[in-house]
Amino acid sequence: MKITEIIIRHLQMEMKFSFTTSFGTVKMKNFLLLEAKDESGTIGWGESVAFDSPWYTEETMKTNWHMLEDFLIPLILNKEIHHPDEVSEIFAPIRKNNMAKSTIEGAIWDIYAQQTRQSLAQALGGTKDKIEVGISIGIQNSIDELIEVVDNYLKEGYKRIKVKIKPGLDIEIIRSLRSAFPHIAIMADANSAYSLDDIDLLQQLDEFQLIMIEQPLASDDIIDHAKLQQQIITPICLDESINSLEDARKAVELGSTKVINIKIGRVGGLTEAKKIHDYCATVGIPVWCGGMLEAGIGRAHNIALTSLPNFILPGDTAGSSHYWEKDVIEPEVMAENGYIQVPQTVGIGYEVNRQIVEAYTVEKKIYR
Ligand code: OSB
Ligand code: MG
Repeated sequence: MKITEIIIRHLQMEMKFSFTTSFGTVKMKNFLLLEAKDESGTIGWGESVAFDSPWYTEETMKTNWHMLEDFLIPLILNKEIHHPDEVSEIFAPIRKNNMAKSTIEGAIWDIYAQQTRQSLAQALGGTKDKIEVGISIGIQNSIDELIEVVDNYLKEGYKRIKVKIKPGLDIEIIRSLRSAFPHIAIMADANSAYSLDDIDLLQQLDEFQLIMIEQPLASDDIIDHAKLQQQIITPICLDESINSLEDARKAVELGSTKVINIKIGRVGGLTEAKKIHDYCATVGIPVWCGGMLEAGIGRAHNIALTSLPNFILPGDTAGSSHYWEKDVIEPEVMAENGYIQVPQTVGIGYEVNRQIVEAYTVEKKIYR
């Protein structure tokens, strides 16, 4: 295929809830959608998971647009591409900026799947026809509110509950949650809010049988996480620290992580995500698919990836209606009893609703 036209849109979508982590709050989601067309007219879609401020990683919606416009799109337009795995090689001269790279790569995987008459899941080597998902709950105003929110999600059928913690909002929250729900799978995500000075506190969490603690220490660390893992029972799961297969290998070899959260955007695309998945399968490290409060296109890519066999643990890809009044795809992503069906139709398996996309678009630019 040859990509002959790319459209970038800035979308603004209001979420149904404010999502608060140890570093920031998201309510109005600003993000980029990328539409790529090849010489035969096939269209593929990609979604940038960068937020409008750099609290999760250094990338933002605007840095993504800059990287796409000035560096990545010029490398892709009119170049003959035989397989989406070539995209990461084409982008190799550009350092980092993984979310920007992933935005184009995702659209090219979508086109490739359509042209080879496969679902995106099949094209990636997926084997599951349904995936198990959990829910990620931001910091709430009070413990009572949190317990009520968790109770509602359990009633909706979600079976794994992830809660955000930060210093001062940790032990008591987890203790109350565990006593309210003695038998459910609970995990905590710190988004790198602690340091090795907090070892005593992190050890106290051991008594609550969390299935894992996600990214307790610095966002670029793998050394201190290895030290911490030697002193706590709760398995550590790295999120922010893993940006490539090489990062995953080093973290696993050091003993810094027992589980890996794979986010397509954070690692630079589906090709790298699949490599991390495959490596983890060979060394016995279970993986799960993280979430970035995606709209439908990003969500569809996450579902396809999660259909690979070593996505053993439930991910954060909840149904569309959890986040949005009206998502940009049809049908919307439906989670039933904690499961999402993997679409079997060609490409991402959902139709993009152009009317809705236009309604949420605040700016758009065409590149040829
Ligand atoms: O750390 O996993 C995270 C959302 C935004 C930024 C970072 C994270 C999250 C989540 C996933 O916890 C939320 C979701 O997509 O439902
Ligand atoms: Mg996380």
